[in-house]
Amino acid sequence: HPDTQYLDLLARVLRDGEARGDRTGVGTLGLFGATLHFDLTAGAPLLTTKKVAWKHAACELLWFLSGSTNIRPLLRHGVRIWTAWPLERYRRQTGEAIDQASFEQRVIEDETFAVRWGDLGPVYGKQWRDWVDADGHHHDQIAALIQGLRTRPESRRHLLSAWNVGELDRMALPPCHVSYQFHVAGERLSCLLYQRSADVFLGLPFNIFEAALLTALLADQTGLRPGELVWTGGDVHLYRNHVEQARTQLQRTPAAQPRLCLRRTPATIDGYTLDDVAVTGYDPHPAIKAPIAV
Ligand code: DHF
Ligand code: TMP
Repeated sequence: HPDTQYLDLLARVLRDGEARGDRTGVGTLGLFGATLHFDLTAGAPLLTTKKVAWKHAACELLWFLSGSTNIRPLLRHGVRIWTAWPLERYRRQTGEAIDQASFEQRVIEDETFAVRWGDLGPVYGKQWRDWVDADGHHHDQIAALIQGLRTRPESRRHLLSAWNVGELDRMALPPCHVSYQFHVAGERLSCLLYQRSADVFLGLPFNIFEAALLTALLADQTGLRPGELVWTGGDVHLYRNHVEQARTQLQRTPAAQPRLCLRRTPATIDGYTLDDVAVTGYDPHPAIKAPIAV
């Protein structure tokens, strides 16, 4: 069960995690190197021991696939998970003490403002769909991935990488989910995600679900079916101000595993909308709020 694996990791971080300072100043309990395996044929790797906003996660994944790096499309869907970073930059550079809701409202209503202040730099969407190399050539990694899965399923080169070294300093955050490798065995498509840095309580539940969704979309486009998701984390940490929330979650008993399915197979990977993503049988414990470290 996905929750069991996740809760084991959470418990391990709580028990054995080393107390460390970090970039955000919040402080974490952390360990280095962890791997989780999720059988995608058994259902969606979506936690039931707290309610995960899976529609928001799906929206973020489709936003990556759209190639966008601006928070405006997310905000139009009511997804506020990336606002903190552009907001901080706006406050820093203008000295204006604007609140989050007003900032988000301006990004939604004023396109010029959104272009100027809502962009995160060349993050995932840019690198996935339009990586520009030293010679100025543009690379659509997603299109190449689909082409490769269709024509050379046995290849060991089905990779998607966001770690564009030359552009890291222009990104609001360097990529956390750095690379995805895909593997075809028979009719099954498996995915190995390498995540250099994982906020176990807030980021990880999203990352796992989104990797499963990406695998489902790629499988759908290539006539395959999802197999396994292997998740590997580098610096795996629990922020100090998430400790109580983690203890609460650890006391809960997992519920039945939900299922992920796609309602429609569009002609290309660019055709999916949020309405095409369905999760059934999801009856989770209540959400647990936690502050995000910026
Ligand atoms: N910074 C940090 N410190 N941790 C992160 O996990 C993180 N993730 C980022 C960007 N920067 C980050 C992008 N992904 C949430 C989830 C994922 C995410 C960012 C934020 C989040 O706030 N989740 C809440 C609310 C979800 C919602 O209702 O939309 C949660 O309870 O899951
Ligand atoms: P860092 O760049 O200093 O590692 O900080 C990034 C933080 O964001 C870290 O706590 C990991 C977390 N994170 C995730 O866990 N998942 C994500 O998808 C993203 C973007 C960030």
